[in-house]
Amino acid sequence: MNDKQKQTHLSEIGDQGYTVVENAFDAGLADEICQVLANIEKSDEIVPAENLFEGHSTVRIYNLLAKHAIFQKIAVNENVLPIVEGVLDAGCLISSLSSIAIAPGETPQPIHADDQVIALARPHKPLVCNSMWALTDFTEENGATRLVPNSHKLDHFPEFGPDIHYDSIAAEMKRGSILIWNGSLWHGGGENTTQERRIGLAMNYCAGFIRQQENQQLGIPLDLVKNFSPRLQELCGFGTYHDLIGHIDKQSPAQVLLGSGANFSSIWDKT
Ligand SMILES: O=C(O)CCC(=O)C(=O)O
Repeated sequence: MNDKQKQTHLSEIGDQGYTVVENAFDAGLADEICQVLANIEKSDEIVPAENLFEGHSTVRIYNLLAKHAIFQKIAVNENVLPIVEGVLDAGCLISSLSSIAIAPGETPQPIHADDQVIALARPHKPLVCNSMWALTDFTEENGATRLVPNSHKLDHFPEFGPDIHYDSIAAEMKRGSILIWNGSLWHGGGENTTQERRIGLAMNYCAGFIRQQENQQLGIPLDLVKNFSPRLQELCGFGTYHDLIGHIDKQSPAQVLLGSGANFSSIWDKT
């Protein structure tokens, strides 16, 4: 992605709260990931959570970085990460990486904002920036993510409930496209009236100064993290934000937990 394309995506996120990067990854990778997910679902006997938020016919697989090496390249994708860094900043973190397979018969997920649990006056600076990778085509009929454009600018979040309706549009996209949104945007998974699953990867990021939704330092075995690229280790929270937030006795988590990152020096040491 060149700088002009990146700026266009950033201004769409600023204006309407979301953008779609088309042809961001190829069909071969989509197929490979779907196969990996199907294997995990079977071996780990994963079934729908059966609640209003996660759905009654939706299979979600969490903590994917711990489950297969293929996900390591998702988090650092060159068509997504630069946009996320533009929305948050380069100190951003992986908040969670999970799959969401909406099965036939699923009803609409209630509209919500991903930063809704954070009790700050709205609108505020972006704290969360999330993406949805279309591993299958996303259509209005099969449950494409529903969006309420411009809602990231509102001073309140949506009321959450099964019978609450907000006007929304379906983020229809071809397999290989990626939807990226400001975590304040109102949205939700759509209903699936087809006979096929809608499969997406929810690759979610947050600002480096707030807590990750899924605890990456506890969730991923350290022996695995040791083999991650330095950038992926940072994104998982093994670095510090602005050489300060997240330090342990003036050492970085990478030094303490991985025995690496020895050149860390705190912001205070630079004064
Ligand atoms: O599956 C989708 O399209 C959206 C899911 C979602 O918004 C969520 O679980 O927070």
